[in-house]
Amino acid sequence: MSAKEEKLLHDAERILEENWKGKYTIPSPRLYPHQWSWDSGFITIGYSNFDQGKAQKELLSLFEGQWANGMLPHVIFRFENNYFPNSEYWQIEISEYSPEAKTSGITQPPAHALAAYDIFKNSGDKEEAKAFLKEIFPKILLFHRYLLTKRDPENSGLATIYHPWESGLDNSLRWDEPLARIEVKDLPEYQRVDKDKVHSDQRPSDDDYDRYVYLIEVMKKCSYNDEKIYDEIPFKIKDIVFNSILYKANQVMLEIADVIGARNDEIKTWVQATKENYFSYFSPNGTDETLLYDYDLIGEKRIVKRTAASLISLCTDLLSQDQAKRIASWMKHSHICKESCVHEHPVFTSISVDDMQFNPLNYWRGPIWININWMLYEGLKSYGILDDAENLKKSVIDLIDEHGFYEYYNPLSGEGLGADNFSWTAALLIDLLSEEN
Ligand code: 9WN
Repeated sequence: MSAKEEKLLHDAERILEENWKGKYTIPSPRLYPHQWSWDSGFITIGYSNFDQGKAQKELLSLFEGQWANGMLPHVIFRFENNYFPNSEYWQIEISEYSPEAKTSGITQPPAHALAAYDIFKNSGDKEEAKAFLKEIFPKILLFHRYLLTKRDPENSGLATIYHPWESGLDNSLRWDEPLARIEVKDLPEYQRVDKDKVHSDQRPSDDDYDRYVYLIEVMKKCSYNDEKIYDEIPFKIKDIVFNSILYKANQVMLEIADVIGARNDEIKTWVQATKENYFSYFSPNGTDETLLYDYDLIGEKRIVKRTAASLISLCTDLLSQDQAKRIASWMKHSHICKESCVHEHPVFTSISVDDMQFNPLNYWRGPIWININWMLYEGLKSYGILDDAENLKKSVIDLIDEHGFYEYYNPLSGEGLGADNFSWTAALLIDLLSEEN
């Protein structure tokens, strides 16, 4: 490891140390003062490379928020803090399934099995790691069962999301049309606090926030009952990123079941169902189409927007080699910053730079995110597109080295945006730097 990389590793570990709260890690001190679900997954992957104790605690503490029906909430509130929506606003006690912990009432992409298995793979004490897997496996299984039953009455092997926050890519262009359809009424008074901390150019619009709040109001009216929500909620999407991660997570669950000698028949049926339906939901013209898109259940159509979401299928083994290569070559000309690019090799943007709505500053509507690039790196490697994978890794390292540990980055200048000292940026950099060549 070069001196530069050693310093970066040290800085990344320091950020995680600063954001560590005894048994979990906050995404960033200023903007996100609680525990977030898929953040915890990525953060655990980082810890698994250098601190197994923290890695295990991070994941186990997250599941303290799990609901009795298996739902894993997207936020656990440990203490009151300046964040909207706070625990009081969610009113989860109206659900018969809510836990004692204070949580939100919606979920986030299921990256946790990947994190659990990384703990095992990176552990020097396999027996101890196996004991951890035995403890976490039934909890993750319960979550996946919730996603593939309550969130999939169609039996498609693909879970439905009810809220843009469930996608993790909150104000993605993909949600513009489904959100525009929503008629917002009887909105309670609420106060955004995010814009006091980060410039509003970099955050979702007030119109988006009204819709975010309205969707939660609908869920509350349904007492967070999935059957009722399915009938009432005006936003229901088979999200390609969420489901690519879920499919991968189920494959990893099969590996974990093997290690601990657990039953795997139910997981096998989920994997099979996803395989059978992935392309019929996500591909406009069958398996040959290069780009795949989310499916809008209410609009009854695919959401054809050129965003990084269409690249995330690379994280599954469902593409043909030819299709994977076409996606890789498409993203190299469409998802980079071209002449003004600050790096020799591309770091991929959250939407195509050719899109009329490309915005270099605004959140998921243009900027570079490290978790997306980390997933693309893993995907490129899995399809043997190794030169592109290596170039991507170098560029991610350079970007963080030059601009710091931010939540996202301006693709035209490299400038860090959103929250600083951002945990998953640090954790996933640690994962990249710890990889054996
Ligand atoms: C809402 C914590 C979370 C991430 C999401 C990211 C952002 C929250 C917000 O921050 O969402 O959940 O307030 O904008 O979009 O992916 O998990 O880092």
